[in-house]
Amino acid sequence: YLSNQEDLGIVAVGFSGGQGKVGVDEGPEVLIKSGLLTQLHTELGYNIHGDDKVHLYPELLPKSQDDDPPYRGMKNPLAVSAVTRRIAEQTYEHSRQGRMTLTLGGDHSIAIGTVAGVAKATRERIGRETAVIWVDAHADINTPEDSDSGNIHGMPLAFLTGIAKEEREEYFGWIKEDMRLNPRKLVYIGLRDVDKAEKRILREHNIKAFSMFDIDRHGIGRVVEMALAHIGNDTPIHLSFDVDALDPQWAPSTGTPVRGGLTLREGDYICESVHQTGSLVAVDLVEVNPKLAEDQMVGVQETVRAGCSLVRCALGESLL
Ligand code: EXY
Ligand code: MN
Ligand code: MN
Ligand code: MN
Repeated sequence: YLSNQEDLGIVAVGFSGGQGKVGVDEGPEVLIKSGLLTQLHTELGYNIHGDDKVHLYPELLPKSQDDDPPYRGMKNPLAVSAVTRRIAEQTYEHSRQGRMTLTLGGDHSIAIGTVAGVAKATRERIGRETAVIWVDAHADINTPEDSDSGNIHGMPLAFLTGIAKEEREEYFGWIKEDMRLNPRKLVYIGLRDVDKAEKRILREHNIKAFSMFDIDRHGIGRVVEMALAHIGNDTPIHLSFDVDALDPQWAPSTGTPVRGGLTLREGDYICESVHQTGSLVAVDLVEVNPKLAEDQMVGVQETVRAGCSLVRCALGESLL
């Protein structure tokens, strides 16, 4: 095992500044209220570290929108940069101590912090580069200039890999070499809505990606096997799971749903397989937005249940 299997560090992030819809900041509270952390403790036996309070980082947020104007086309750049920088410190601290690190989001921009913090800690602790399995309908690798929306939740992997460069500390310039993700250690599963410029980046950098097409062709079992083979044995793994990878049938309460996604069982299978490697060091679950769903009550409940199931599977629930 590459992490201490009994100890779980939690970071609950109530942040929505990486995109424009309100409500995703309430994701962690709803997941926790539904009993997720209690289940992880009582059923899976984890010692939970860190507070179960949801971080809103009010002291880090610019006083008003006027104090955080677009920069290189990015929306809320100072807020997202400051909050993710703080999240990197939090995940670094858990991961440095060898804890499995679980982050509940929040929009996917927060993975700028989680991946940076865990990558740095793992380099220091065991001297290895961390691999990232990014399960998502989207590639989240737009550079600021390529992005049509300006939403930073569509850019985290561009900053983490260094494909998007920036010197100024307050605009993600704080991401230093020891926090970066090697593009050869990145693998996607579930893609089906990738922008043109992102496709070019994936091609140019030879980034391993399994789309829904690949899952239909080979089946989820073979796809996960190929993804893990690409990463290689004994490589620490960070699983960043965007709930919109699931089909909206299973996870309707999310900001950018795309039809034709993973079944809940396929999502759980990915999580179980990654757990089974013994190499998992960190998990993110993001983009649960309890304010969004066609049929509010049912949709939210379904999405929260699905999210909890994914996390429990990644932390070892269903393996005998
Ligand atoms: N590619 C689009 C953009 O950059 O705006 C959509 C990104 C959606 C990102 C969601 C969280 O995964
Ligand atoms: Mn995403
Ligand atoms: Mn997505
Ligand atoms: Mn286990």
